[in-house]
Amino acid sequence: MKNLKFPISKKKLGNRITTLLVLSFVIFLASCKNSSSTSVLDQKNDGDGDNLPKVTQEMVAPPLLPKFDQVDKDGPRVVQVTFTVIEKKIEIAPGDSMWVFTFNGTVPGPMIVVHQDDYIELTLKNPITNTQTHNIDFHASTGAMGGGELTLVNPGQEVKLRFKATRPGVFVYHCAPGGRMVPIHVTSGMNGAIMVLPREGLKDENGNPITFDKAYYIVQQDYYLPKDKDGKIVNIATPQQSIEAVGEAMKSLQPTLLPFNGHLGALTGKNAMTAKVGDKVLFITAEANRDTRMHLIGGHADLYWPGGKFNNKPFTDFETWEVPGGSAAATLYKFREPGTYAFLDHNLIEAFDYGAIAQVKVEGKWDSTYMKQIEKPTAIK
Ligand SMILES: [Cu+2]
Repeated sequence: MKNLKFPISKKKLGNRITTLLVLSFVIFLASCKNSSSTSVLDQKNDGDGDNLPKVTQEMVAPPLLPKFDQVDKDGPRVVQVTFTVIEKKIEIAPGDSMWVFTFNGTVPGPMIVVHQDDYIELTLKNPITNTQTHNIDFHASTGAMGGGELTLVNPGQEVKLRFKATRPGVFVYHCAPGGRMVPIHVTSGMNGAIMVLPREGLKDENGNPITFDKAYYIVQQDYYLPKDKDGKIVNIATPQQSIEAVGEAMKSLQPTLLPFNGHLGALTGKNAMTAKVGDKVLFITAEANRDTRMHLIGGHADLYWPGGKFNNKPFTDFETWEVPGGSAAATLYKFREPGTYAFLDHNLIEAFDYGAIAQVKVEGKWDSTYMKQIEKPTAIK
């Protein structure tokens, strides 16, 4: 029989078949990945958390976060937390005090940290010593006014609510007892944030896993208060009188003070946040009622998740980031230089005249590859 002559050699044909097989395998893998990516529109739940293991999360005062794993090891759980409403008078600036409504006694309230698909089981207590009806609206939850309809408690009552954290990100929560009481309670300090981490942890702009060394939680609070003829904040005797006064003052849309974490000096001087050169610090910033803009002087947001939502690819290299009222943002920065950094609202009038300023004290060795002073100040030559 006559030998058939192939147009290409058997070796080349073999190489081409191998290439085709590899390509097919890559396409197959890519299609598998696509088919397993579920749209946010197609989320499905099973069960209501009744059969999941329960853990208690101890709340801590801001700017700190409770203990948590960045990458989940154990699967979905019910995370039990307790908030006790405390109505109290605090000093918001030297010599100036106001009645604030708080979750667990701090402005903002404590941060809750869970992973996506965990349930949060909140016990909300409103002691008989309080004067007002309170509740909580979790922006991280789904339905029933964010839980507000199901958590309304009068003084002397407590209530328990369980909801699923279906969406990863940082989210605001706040009291929302109805009508004008909503902005009055929110601007009297009754707000905070929750962080829902992806179960596998955070990812950088290239989709690679990242961890952080520290996390801080900074909330700007817009306060509205009457002032006397000398420009001093009026001292108010009772929570009810405070509600009336705040309700009137807030109509101006002109805040009296805009401190971070409840009062002037909450995050400066001896209360400053701390880090070391080389630390990657996650900053969660929020404002429950009013737009603001955060800035770290001398640093950046290496990574910035607008609206604080971790399912989106983070932006890089931001100098200032927005926090629309009623939301939170997340940024991650690796400190390269030591020093005392100002962390502020970059409406600089709000920072320096209204108190929207914090500090981060960073220890370590100066790196002159980033910056150095070539000549000290001298008389002009
Ligand atoms: Cu309230």
